[in-house]
Amino acid sequence: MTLEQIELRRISLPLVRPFRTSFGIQTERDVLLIRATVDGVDGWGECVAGAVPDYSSEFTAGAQLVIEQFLAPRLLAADHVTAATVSSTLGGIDGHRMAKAALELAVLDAELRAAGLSLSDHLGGVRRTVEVGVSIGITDTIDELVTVVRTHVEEGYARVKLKIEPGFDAEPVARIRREFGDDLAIQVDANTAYTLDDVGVFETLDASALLLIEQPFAEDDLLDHAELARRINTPVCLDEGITTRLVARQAVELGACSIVNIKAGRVGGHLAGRDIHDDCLTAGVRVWCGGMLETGIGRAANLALASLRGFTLPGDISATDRYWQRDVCDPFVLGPDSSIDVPKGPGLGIDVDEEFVDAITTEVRTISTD
Ligand code: OSB
Ligand code: MG
Repeated sequence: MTLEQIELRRISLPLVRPFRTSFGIQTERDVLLIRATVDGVDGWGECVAGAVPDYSSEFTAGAQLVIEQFLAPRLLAADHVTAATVSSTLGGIDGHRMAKAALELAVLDAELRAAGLSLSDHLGGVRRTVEVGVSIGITDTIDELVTVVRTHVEEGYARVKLKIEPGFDAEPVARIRREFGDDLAIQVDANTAYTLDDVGVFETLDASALLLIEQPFAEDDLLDHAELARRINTPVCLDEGITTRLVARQAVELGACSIVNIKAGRVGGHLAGRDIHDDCLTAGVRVWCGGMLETGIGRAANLALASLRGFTLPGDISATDRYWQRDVCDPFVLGPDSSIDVPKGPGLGIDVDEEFVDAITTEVRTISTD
């Protein structure tokens, strides 16, 4: 197959409400989209990097630069490009997994559209609907958090993820447990804001019957996560720390986590995400699909990934109206039992609204073979 053209497109999309985490606050997304043309068929990819390198070292403008200068030229120079060979073709460039993942997804979408096969079927999905939850940012007051959680519970979400940070942790979480009772599934995400000195906070959180605690310590701190996991009852889950298939294996073997958050962008693509899923399934480790405030393009791909057998915990894949007033494709809506339908059509199974995408585009660059 021949990769003919790569389009890089920056879009700007305001969030319906600000999203605050221990690392910062986001009020809008500056997203890099990729359109790849393979044998005359277009496919879309989305880069999950944020505008600021705070969650990870990658960021939108940096991803654009590395694609323009290094990744796109290598891919366009390759004789034969398929989604399965994108990661090895780009193997000579170190890191930049979110940038690589966006390119791989665009090629994958084009390839599967041409073949008439859905991404879920291609990956080996076994579910038509996926259980999802909603990730809730840090609020100014605990009362405000109660209000936001109530809104989402009334919308039909059966699982919430509460962002925590030092000073906003055991107390708000205990309050949400008290207000909503034992039926609500609750998990927390610290986004690396703590150290092992804070073990008391996590011992207290044991009383709130959480599904899991996500990434309490630094990204590369496997040993302290393993120590925490020995000291508390709540399962420890890694997000930022899971950067590659190898690290995922090491984290599991060291006991640094008993649950893995799989984010395709963070690990270099949906194919790498599937491989980590396969390893975890073999090892008996539960996985779930994380989110990065994606547009409908990334969300469609995440729903396909989450349709694999091992994704037994609800994903951070919420309905469109939790993120955007208007999305770049038809909205994803929350269905019965806190679920969202997996797209069935070829490729990502969505129709990108090109008119709307044009209207929110801040920059376009096209790179072709010539
Ligand atoms: O840590 O899971 C995270 C969003 C941006 C960066 C990091 C994280 C998140 C979320 C949002 O929690 C999940 C979603 O997309 O709904
Ligand atoms: Mg997280």
